[in-house]
Amino acid sequence: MNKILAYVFCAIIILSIGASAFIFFTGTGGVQENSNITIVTTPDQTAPEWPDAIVHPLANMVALPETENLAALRPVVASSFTDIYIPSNAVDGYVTSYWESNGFPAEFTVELDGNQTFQTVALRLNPSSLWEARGQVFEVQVSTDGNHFTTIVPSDRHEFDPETGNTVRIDFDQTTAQYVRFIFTANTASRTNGAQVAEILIFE
Ligand SMILES: [Ca+2]
Repeated sequence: MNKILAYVFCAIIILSIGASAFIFFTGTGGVQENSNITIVTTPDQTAPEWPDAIVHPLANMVALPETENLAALRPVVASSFTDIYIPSNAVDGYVTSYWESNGFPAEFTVELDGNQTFQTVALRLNPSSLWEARGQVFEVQVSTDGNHFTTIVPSDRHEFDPETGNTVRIDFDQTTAQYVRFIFTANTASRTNGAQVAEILIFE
């Protein structure tokens, strides 16, 4: 008798599963075809697109070359520094650390790994809006022996503004040298009487 009950029970389970599968695949409760539905194929997207009506967050930023930064972690010498703002802070790769001179004029020299050919220098400050926009006046000189320097960028005021990434980029004719010297003579920032640089970068 128990065997018969077991057979009946199994039969009920098998029939229930079969009925459920039938309902599922015939679409009683699932997606049904409907003549009012239009199927649209999604367009191929090969690259992210930014809407024309919205300004891209990087649109105003000063762009830098993607080549190697020849100044990264190189030896540097400065004519002075203030407090903890030591010269090596300007080549350590972090915009949150910076060199600050103790007054003007202030010289800052980067020694490259032997004579290198380059055509761009960039100076950065922390891009945080906590840093007020400021102008710094400086010139750029180069040397192959560390003694005789030639001016390749005459003294001029350059604007540092968080709105553009707090970055100043200067391009010039390709030159070859081992030493790159910056001579600062002014900084319009209200809370310092020295030159300030978070990162100095030199590109091929
Ligand atoms: Ca730094």
